[in-house]
Formats: sequence, structure tokens, C-alpha cells
Amino acid sequence: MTDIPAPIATDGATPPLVGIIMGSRSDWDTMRHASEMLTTLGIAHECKVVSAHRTPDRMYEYARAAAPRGLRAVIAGAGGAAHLPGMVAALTRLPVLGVPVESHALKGMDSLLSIAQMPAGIPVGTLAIGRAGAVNAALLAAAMLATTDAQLALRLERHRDTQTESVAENPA
Ligand code: RP5
Repeated sequence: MTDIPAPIATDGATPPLVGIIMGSRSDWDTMRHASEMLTTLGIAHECKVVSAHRTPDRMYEYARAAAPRGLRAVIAGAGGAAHLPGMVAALTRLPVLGVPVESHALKGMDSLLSIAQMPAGIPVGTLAIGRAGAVNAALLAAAMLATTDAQLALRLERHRDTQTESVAENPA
């Protein structure tokens, strides 16, 4: 059996490879699941509140600096009129993964459609509404990074094997 390498430290000393951003602190209850999955996989990352509406200058600066700082992907979560992922994607060449946060008024359908329906030319990889989308954004970012990181590829495969083994055949 192949040895699984130890995870990369995610103690803040390692430069982040993935940036998790969200439009509001109220999004953290959803977006923390992306952070937890990246931590599980040993991927150094950072988490910031960056609002397209309320802090447009912060958003611009974050997006413009993301690639030069060494980030390899951005996970952006937002709810309602969720412009953040698309605006950030317009400002960086990095892959941007959008997580529609569930809104009170429309249960996240507004978030989903405003993130997914990007006009041709600037893509946002849109995930599912809510926790599932946050978890899968982290797994998708991991899969992208794993194409050039053999140790991460092993950790990702191990994670998937463990998930498979945890599914009981008996429903009761
Ligand atoms: C969006 O507005 C945020 O992404 C959040 O999902 C939503 C509501 O924000 P708060 O009013 O809770 O700060 O920009």
C-alpha cells in the first residue's frame, strides 16, 4: 500500500494556495465548510470577507493581487445578487469557483443564477447552493492543484477512498 504523505501545515506559516472569500461574515457558516475541507486535505489557504458591494476597493485589490501573491485558485461565496465571484473572475486570470450562499428571500436561487449565468468570456465554476457547494469547491480546487502536486493527489485519493469505505450498504 502506498504511504500517504503528511499534510502540508496550514498554520499560517505556509503561503496560501487558495483564497476563500465571501461577501459577508454571515456567509461564514457556509464557507467554513470549504475551509475545513482544505484543512483536511492539507492545503494552505486564507479566508477573508471581501464584498463586491460594500467593499469594492478591497475586492479590486484582492483580485488584482491574488495571482502575484501566489494563489492558485479563488473560492468565492456570496448570496442574493451575488456579484462577487464574477467580478473577481473579471479581475484575475486564476480559476474562480463560485459558491451560491442560501439567501433568506429566495433560498439561494438568486445566488445560484447570478453566479452561474456569466456571459461568455469570463468563466466562474459554479457549485451547488450552500454547504455542498462549499465542500465541493474545496474538493474541486484540490483536484486542480493535484494535477501538479503528486503528494496532494495521493491525499485526495485517500480522502475519496475513506469516503467510499464509510458508506454502509445497510440503510437501517
Ligand atoms: C451578500 O449579501 C453576502 O454575500 C451575503 O450572502 C448577503 C447578505 O449579507 P449580510 O446582509 O448578511 O451582511 O453580499
